[in-house]
Amino acid sequence: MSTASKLDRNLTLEAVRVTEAGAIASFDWIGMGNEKQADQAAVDAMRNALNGLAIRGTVVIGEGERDEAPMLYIGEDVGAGHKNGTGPEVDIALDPLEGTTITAKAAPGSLSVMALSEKGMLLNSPDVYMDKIAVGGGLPEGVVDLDNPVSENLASLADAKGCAIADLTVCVLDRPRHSEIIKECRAAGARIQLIPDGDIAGVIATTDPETAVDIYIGTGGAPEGVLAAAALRCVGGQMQGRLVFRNADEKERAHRIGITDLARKYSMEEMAAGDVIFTATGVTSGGMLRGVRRQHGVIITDSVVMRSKTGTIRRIEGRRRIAS
Ligand code: VTB
Repeated sequence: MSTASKLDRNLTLEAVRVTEAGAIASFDWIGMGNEKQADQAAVDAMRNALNGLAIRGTVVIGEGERDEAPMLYIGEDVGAGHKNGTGPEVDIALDPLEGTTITAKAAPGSLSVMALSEKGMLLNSPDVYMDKIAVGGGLPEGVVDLDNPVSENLASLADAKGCAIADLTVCVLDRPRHSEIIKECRAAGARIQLIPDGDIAGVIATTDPETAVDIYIGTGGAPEGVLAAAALRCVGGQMQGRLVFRNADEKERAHRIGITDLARKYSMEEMAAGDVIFTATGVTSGGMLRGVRRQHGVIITDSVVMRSKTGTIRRIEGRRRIAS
């Protein structure tokens, strides 16, 4: 799909400022036991930074619906371009602090995350759960499928990778709801890497041979699912997701944003289409990125920014002098 993109490539670098701002603002709340404040700090800073970009942006995945989130709510217009009608129209999915609990506990692996796309290209998902399966790049299309039994997926993946199931590591969120998946994986002989939170990083880990994670399976947040799909579109990999509704209210939320087929299985491309930019900045250090740190009057951030159109992945270290 190499049609002309409406996203200027310079936007890739501009976008990093937004997650850098979110991460830096969260820094003061690392280890302070206050998830809400940590999240709020990231939200405020990210919104400010977004409003400095020359875009006409709309939040499609954010902090919640308008009545529950005063800032970065779904449908909120952000970007300096709205004032004078300039700049590309973009849709924005963000998670100012992916891993609020991780941050509050100063545990590893929290991130500030955002994806940008051309208008209408990101799945407008309600804040419900999503069943997800993901693998990295270079594998035959359809090597795993959300609807196949776990053992079948593992056998197929092992076959495609030319290894034994015993050589596979499955990344799973550490939740009681995953006890069956964990049991099935171990029964098939695979290892499990349990993560406390942060399944965007869990999905991305499947794409990085350094992590030893081969596949991500399980149910996590749907917004995080769309963000992970955006990342995988850039870095290469396969992912499928299906929304999970626990009650009538959640179904109603889906209907309100135009989702009619509640049982639909989404491919990665259906969750994040067209030209997509994905950026993440580490808040606390993890396998993917180092966290924010302060050294001798300088605040240092580590970010990654990627673009699907070109498949470019950049690692960016930011150093900012702290005003004294
Ligand atoms: C996951 C995880 C997130 O939500 O999506 C999870 O990646 C799913 O919800 O970091 P539960 O915590 O209810 O299982 C987070 O933990 C928080 O957004």
